[in-house]
Amino acid sequence: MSADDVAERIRSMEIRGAAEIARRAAIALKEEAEAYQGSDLKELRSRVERSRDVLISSRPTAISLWNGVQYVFKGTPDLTSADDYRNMVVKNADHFVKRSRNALKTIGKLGANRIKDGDKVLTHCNSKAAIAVMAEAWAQGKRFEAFCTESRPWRQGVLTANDLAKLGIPVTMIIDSAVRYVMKDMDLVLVGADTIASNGALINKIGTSQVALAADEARVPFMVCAETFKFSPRTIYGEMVKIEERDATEVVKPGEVPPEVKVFNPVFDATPPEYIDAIITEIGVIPPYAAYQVIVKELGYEFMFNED
Ligand code: RI2
Repeated sequence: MSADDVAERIRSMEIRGAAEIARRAAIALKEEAEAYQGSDLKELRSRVERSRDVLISSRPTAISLWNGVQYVFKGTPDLTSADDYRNMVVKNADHFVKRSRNALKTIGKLGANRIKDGDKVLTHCNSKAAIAVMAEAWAQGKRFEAFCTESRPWRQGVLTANDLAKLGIPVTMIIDSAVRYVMKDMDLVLVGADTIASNGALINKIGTSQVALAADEARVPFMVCAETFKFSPRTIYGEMVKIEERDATEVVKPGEVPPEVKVFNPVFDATPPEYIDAIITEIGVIPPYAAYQVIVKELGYEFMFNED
């Protein structure tokens, strides 16, 4: 699939999930590099870099996409032949995909330690990382119940309910506005991440911050399941995370309300670090305040000071 196709599918939400969009973008860049069989390095660079820009702009909020794309270009600026450049892009893309899949498995194992028999675990939207934790705990023989929100307007809770049911985990779906009502009965909240800022704030699907507030009020631990490539080097520059807004038609059907009614459809929100008990990453379960160290250590200066 061409990078343009992948970008369009990310934009239309056919490809979704912060980690998945990053993996698909890395693969698209690899295929773009492989598709050019010539020996003109300048031409190859310009093709791959054009694809990079198209992919990055397809989902502005998820830093995983930006980090994944940056990873593919590691070590390429100094290369002097098209063959070396192509090989490096392919190697980096494969490595990124492998590393991100391995990270998911490790997050599953570490996070499973936080689930006990008899627990009620609430999740929001559709996070493969949060599901990996529940899947691993269930595979270890722990018996617990899952609750998942509908996650309007795209209703990704339906995907989550299906994913969990397929694993045999008892699951109850609730509408988003029922979160506070059920929270007193929950033992744990697990959510995914689109971006984690340098101060530990979580950017995730709209409604996540309300779930966190309700968890805080009911003294229910709120944990984030996130690969280290969900942490944002760009926030170290002081850059704010751009919250994507999507079309009104995702909220109301045409003609349902008169044209003078404005519809506001933000896709993500920010949960401050004080509402987050822990972030479960592939390098350990960490406090949100360790976000700065994760960015510097795991993503490195080459990311932080790359002007692209
Ligand atoms: P994983 C999703 O965004 C949700 O916000 C989810 O919590 C987050 O990505 C992380 O998902 P969208 O792309 O990477 O569906 O854990 O808008 O799968």
